[in-house]
Amino acid sequence: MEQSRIAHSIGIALDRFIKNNQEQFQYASGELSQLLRDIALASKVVNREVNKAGLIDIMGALGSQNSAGDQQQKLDVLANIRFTRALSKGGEVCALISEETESFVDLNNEGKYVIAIDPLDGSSNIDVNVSIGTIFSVYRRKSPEGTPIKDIDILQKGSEQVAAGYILYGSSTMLVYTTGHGVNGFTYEPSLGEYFLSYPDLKMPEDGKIFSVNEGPYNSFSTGMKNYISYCKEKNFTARYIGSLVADFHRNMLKGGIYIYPATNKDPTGKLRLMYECNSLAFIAEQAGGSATNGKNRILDIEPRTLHQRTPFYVGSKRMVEKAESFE
Ligand code: P6P
Repeated sequence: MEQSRIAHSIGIALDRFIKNNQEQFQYASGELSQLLRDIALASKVVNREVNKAGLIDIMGALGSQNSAGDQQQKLDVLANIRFTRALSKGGEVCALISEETESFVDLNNEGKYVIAIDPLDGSSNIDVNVSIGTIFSVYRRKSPEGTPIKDIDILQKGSEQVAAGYILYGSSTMLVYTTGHGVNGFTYEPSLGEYFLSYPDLKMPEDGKIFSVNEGPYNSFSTGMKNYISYCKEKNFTARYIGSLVADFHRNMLKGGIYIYPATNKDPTGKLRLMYECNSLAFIAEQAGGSATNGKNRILDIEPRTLHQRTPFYVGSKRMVEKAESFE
């Protein structure tokens, strides 16, 4: 579907945008449209809870750990409940992979889709009022409907995604998503309870001067990674690292830049998770003209072996990712 046929009138409501572009969705029988609406609905509820977190007792750690061993924050768990409930009630999703749950969740729906989601990424930033985000990927189930969910439904390569997106709970709340026909950004207007198109046909600058890396573990970086950081400093690039992936990714997509979370001694296979952080942002980055690799291979080509598999993550402006890889 060439971009020209996608209604790009800034200010159009998300619902209208989805309806106007229904035919661009594969299997355009409306389920994927409804799924996106279900995600948008859940994000509005989470947005309300994130915004009032300081006023009622939902701040801080819950005292439990998620599947990856991360300290669960109260809002993580609330967000996971909200998205799971919205997607279950929506009926379009048969199974859910979440950072917050050890194994996949069978939603016992006849739905055609499988969702991988990080309900609230960067949640350790909640208590200090730093932007946080939701990251999601949408796949079609592979096994016949009405049969038990199988690994082939759950462990799919990123290149199999039919849609992907994120919600950024920042100075304003934004929903950014792709269905494989470019990337569009919507800004939430809380007083109306609606998302409105604010960034039609988003494109990531081919090159940039912002590098986003936590240099704390510098001593355990590869020689190539250390040389690339030195290169960025010699070029007087700008270092910007918020410690919240969605916020760093979104800024770099708009301004041009690269985010790298490489292998370190603490995380020898990288810290970020393939299924519900990297695949989604890699799909969006490529659809916006950017690039996403593990330092060598395309993220979307990585065959997942486990639900919570981690990977080194290089994502952003195409030329910057190529340059970073050239130092390895
Ligand atoms: P570090 C948050 O926990 C997260 O998954 C990303 O949002 C963020 O970019 C990264 O980890 C921060 O990790 O080790 O720099 O604190």
